[in-house]
Amino acid sequence: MSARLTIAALCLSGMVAVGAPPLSELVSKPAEAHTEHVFAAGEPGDPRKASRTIEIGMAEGPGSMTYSLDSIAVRRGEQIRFVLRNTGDLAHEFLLDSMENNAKHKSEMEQNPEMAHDEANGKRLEPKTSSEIAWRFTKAGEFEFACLIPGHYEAGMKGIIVVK
Ligand SMILES: [Cu+2]
Repeated sequence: MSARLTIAALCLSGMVAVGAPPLSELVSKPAEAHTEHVFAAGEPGDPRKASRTIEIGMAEGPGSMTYSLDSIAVRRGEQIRFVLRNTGDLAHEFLLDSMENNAKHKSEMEQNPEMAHDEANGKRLEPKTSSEIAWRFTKAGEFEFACLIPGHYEAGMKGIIVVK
């Protein structure tokens, strides 16, 4: 290869490298957009590593809607397996979050009542169904579990989790 051709080849390869980003970069960009959701109340847990199981019933009573527990104390770092049982005649939810996030989310649901949840920190349960959430309480503080279907929170479907 003559010196001239070598230089031309180098220039060409240089242009290619500058003009087109490496494929790995193109592939990783959309994935970065889906960075892990940051949850206020801790992080999704592993049900096999839970230190205890807490059962929470959901039902309607005369003029009220409640969970079977309205306050739970947890040690920081503890993993809990929540077993959720909707024994009522209506759909209910269990959303575990900060009070601020639940309040924000509640006003969103007033605009969009059919918004359904099946997330690491929240489930919607149809009548007479059960579900589970495994959660690791990595942060100290006061958190809330709530049903944000319009009217349910006001009827009593909320509870506090204190993490120490
Ligand atoms: Cu409810």
